Amino acid sequence: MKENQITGKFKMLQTMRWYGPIDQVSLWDIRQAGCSGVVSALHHIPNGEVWPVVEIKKRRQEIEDAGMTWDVVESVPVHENIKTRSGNYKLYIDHYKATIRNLADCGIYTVTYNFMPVLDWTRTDLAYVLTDRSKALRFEKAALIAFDLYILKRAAAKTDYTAEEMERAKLKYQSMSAQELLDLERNIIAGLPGSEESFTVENFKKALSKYDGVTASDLHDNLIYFLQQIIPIAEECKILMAIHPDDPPYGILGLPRILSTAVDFEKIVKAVPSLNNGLCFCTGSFGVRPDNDLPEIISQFSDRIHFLHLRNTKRNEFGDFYEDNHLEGDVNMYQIVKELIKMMHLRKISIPMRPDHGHQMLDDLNKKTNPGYSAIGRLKGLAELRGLEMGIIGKYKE
Ligand code: DNO
Repeated sequence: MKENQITGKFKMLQTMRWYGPIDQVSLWDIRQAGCSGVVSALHHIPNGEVWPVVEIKKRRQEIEDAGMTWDVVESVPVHENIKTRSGNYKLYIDHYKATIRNLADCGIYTVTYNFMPVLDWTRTDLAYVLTDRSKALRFEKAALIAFDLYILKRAAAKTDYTAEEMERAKLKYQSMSAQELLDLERNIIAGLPGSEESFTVENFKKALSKYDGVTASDLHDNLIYFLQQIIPIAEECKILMAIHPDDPPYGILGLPRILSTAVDFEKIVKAVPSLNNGLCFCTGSFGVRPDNDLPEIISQFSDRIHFLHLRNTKRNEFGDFYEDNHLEGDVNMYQIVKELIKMMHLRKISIPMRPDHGHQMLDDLNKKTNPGYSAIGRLKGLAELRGLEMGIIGKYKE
């Protein structure tokens, strides 16, 4: 595309995630942060049940009463039986179809979901103190392995790690207090915001055992089966499905992973080529792996990126990472936003974006906040991203 074709007509639609009336961050806070749209889900409806039109309309009305639109559903969760293709999976697929039809009937057309087994996103530390004393989310591999070896005591764990990784995990474990160990356990299995499941060690073991013998290739096949059922309905009712990548983008606790790289997504697209089979482009998830070229992923899948999560991470050589300021860290946000602007102008659409997570900072340090989803840190991230986008568009127009 020629640079003089960038008019600025197509911009990222600014949104924030809202957990519904129980969220400590209000819709007016979100509006004041500069958002025109909201990302939300009906978290009170148990995973696997159909979302009734009346409930969808109620949520939509709450959002519209604050002068915004419900742009994206994040997430309609995929039941574990669908992921393992066992038990009542056919019924749950029928329910999923009914839910997306109901959403379309209410004028909501973008749906995010993930196909990560058992756990959604995973962190080991929810209050990692940065040098400016704000707090960030962090994933430390040695802590995860310590949980696996000494708390979960998973039988196959010892064969999954190198001797060096196990030694680091042992030192980590020995250095932790009883309270820190309890927090670690809770952080990993009690369910981070947005995760629809939460576990005790005992029922977590049971949930893991459902994946005994399920390989990454089986999980991929189960996703394809699910998409083959869902995408024709999505096409019919104009729903854009946007799968979220693995977070973190590598295997954990012996569970199979199938969407950590561009190669993984290409396989999914080849099997189900419809453009309704799209991606939630999450820079925080893909960006943790040095072998993921993020601007390249945008240009490779430019016609099927339906939703954007913009966030930065800083990794080290051990596979640990923490969530950095939105414009700092390993992800080159300038290049990414530049590619996204081109993508939107090529497709002649504006795509919803949310600043994915933010630091707990300023007055929020004195409040009980949802890890990653406090108001001020996200407001800062959104403001920086908005400024970056305006600066890039302005440069094109000079
Ligand atoms: C975490 C989120 C994820 C995401 C789901 C999508 O902050 O990015 O929980 O919503 O994986 O289904």
